[in-house]
Amino acid sequence: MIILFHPRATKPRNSRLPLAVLALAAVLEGKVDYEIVDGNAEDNATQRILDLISTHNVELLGVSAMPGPQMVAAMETSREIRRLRPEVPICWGGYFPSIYPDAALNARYVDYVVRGQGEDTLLELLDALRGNRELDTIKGLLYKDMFGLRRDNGERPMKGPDEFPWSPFHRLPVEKYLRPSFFGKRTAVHHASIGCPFNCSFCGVHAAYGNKEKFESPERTVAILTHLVKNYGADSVQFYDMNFFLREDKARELCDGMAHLNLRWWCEARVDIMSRYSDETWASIKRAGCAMIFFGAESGSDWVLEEMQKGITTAQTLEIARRTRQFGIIPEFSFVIGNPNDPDRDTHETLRFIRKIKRINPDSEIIIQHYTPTPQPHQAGDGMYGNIEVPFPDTPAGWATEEWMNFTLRIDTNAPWLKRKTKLLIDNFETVVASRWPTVQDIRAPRWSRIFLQVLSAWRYTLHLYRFPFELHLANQFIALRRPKRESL
Ligand code: B12
Repeated sequence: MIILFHPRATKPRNSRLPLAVLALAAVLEGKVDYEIVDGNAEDNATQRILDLISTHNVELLGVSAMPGPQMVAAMETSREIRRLRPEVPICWGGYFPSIYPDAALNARYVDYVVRGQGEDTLLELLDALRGNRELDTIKGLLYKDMFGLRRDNGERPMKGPDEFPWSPFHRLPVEKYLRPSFFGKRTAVHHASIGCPFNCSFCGVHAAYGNKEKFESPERTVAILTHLVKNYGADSVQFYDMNFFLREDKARELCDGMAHLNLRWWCEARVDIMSRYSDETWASIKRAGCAMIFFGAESGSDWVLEEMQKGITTAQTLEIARRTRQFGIIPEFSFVIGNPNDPDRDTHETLRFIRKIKRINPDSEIIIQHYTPTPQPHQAGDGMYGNIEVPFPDTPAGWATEEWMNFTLRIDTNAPWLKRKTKLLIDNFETVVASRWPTVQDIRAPRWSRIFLQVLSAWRYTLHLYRFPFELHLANQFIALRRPKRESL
């Protein structure tokens, strides 16, 4: 048996279908005996794994790990399994080992690391464990050889989603994962593409997948959504793709195909691409049920956007603010403020820019994060960002410390270039904006709490007075409104 373990990444009430292990399960289904253990759904995932090991012949424990708390949960369980059942080989895959492969491989409880897309690599690894092929023939795999030396078999070329079978949804209690959200009573998730062709210097997708994006065919996306609607009652969906709309003709085809499903949905897109779409395409996106689109606006300074290799302009972002208003779609603009080369100027220009967006489209949801470098493929793991050295930890335990957890979660990047004063300004501004326009996405917050925060913060926003927002911190603690940060949905 193979165990596919998805460690806890979020509170159980916010858990979503574990897409990574479902994608792996799809290629095992009908061929290999396997079990999915989802830490988001289990009270004690480690015990469940130990029970499976006691009752089955477990050939491999496959662990999926995203940077952040999920990696910590992966580390704790893997350690415990290694201590109690050292005979079970452990393989890590997912964004953490893909971006920081050496840190993962340095752990005593990790035998194999899979970088990037995992389906074929996992199948080939199983073959090798069964003695049918050599480990050094498996692309995308890193491992320690019999002398304990690091082996890296190089990148595996990526395949498109259509080249793999559908997720075996029946292997999970899907109903339990369809939770209420701003978009509906039973919100599903789907990933209709893999990778991203852009090269933004702060993003982990490029580091993990290279610079290609491959799309599922619109027919298959519609068929999967229809399955989720008909069999599990989904009424809304979040598309987790980096660029849900990359080509206008495909966007039209997909939207026309899914309109009859009456889903309300959320997706991510780029401002440069969508600012060029025709009114007819925008109307068809709206007709198909699109309620909100996440855009990485990143900065209010064109020189910073250039340095980030983002490939968009501030004028395009303003155009999106206008067009989303015209078509009644809520834009979610995300900013990563505090660029290393001139963080003060970047911060001031971006805060002014956010105010401008709010004037054009007050419904815009604003997400503010601190600029956080991610090692890029040519420098993966070596801790350099341009000329600035970032001393990235070289073990999972190092990444699990409070300092690096704050870095990963963008709570405090501790960046040497960001003065405390500038960091405080960013944080205070975020508090004022989030209070002046409480997110619509917290469906649990009562109406009075929103009005209270709006009234309390209005004078600060009007007068540009962001310093010492004690009363807002207090009110926010009391009300505990969730910030519209996509990743903690
Ligand atoms: C969905 C998602 C989440 C969800 C997770 C939902 C869930 N089901 O648990 C939530 C909302 C919880 C989340 C939270 C966070 N996320 Co997130 N998230 C994503 C997102 C949008 C999609 C991931 C996904 O499902 N992909 C689809 C699957 C099929 O692909 P995959 O995960 O890569 O899996 C494949 C391979 O990696 C591999 N693989 C994966 N696991 C394994 C295991 C084995 C054994 C093997 C062999 C292979 C293997 O095979 C799979 C199939 O090919 C990505 C961005 C993106 N579009 O990819 C960001 C992303 C992964 N998140 C990211 C971040 C930063 C976070 C947060 C730290 C953000 C924050 N500030 O809070 C938190 C931390 C989470 C935590 N608790 O640890 C970053 C990670 C990179 C980085 N810079 O560190 C990403 C890349 C976003 C970005 N653009 O930077 N996230």
